[in-house]
Amino acid sequence: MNCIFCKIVKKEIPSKILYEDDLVMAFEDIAPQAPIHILVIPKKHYSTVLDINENDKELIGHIFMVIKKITEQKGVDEKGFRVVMNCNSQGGQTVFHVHFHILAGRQMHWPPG
Ligand code: IU
Repeated sequence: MNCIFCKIVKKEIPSKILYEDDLVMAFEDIAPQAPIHILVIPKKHYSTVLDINENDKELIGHIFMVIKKITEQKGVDEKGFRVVMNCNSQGGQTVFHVHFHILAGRQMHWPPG
């Protein structure tokens, strides 16, 4: 499978890794949309959130614990941050390996573009 994030997980492509365990990896987005822009991904390949099922509940909970830890480490937990997941074409998804964006370090606006 030709998935760029799977290649990042296997370290075939370099990335700025901020966190890694058996299930999850977090790395800096290559085209940051905020002063802090980090992607948190499951190491296992899921193309979209629609591929996640009942058996993955623990994994998703774990991902949110990692998100929390990263925002604390970056010192943006109290100030605030945004977590985004895009799904499929109209949702703006461009990389088809599930990922959560953490955006922080500037004022976020609503509605998003
Ligand atoms: P999206 O939600 O699928 O649109 O987000 C994909 C993100 O992956 C986007 O912010 C890209 O800048 C980012 N990205 C990356 O960090 N490294 C890469 O090699 C590629 C995309 I391709």
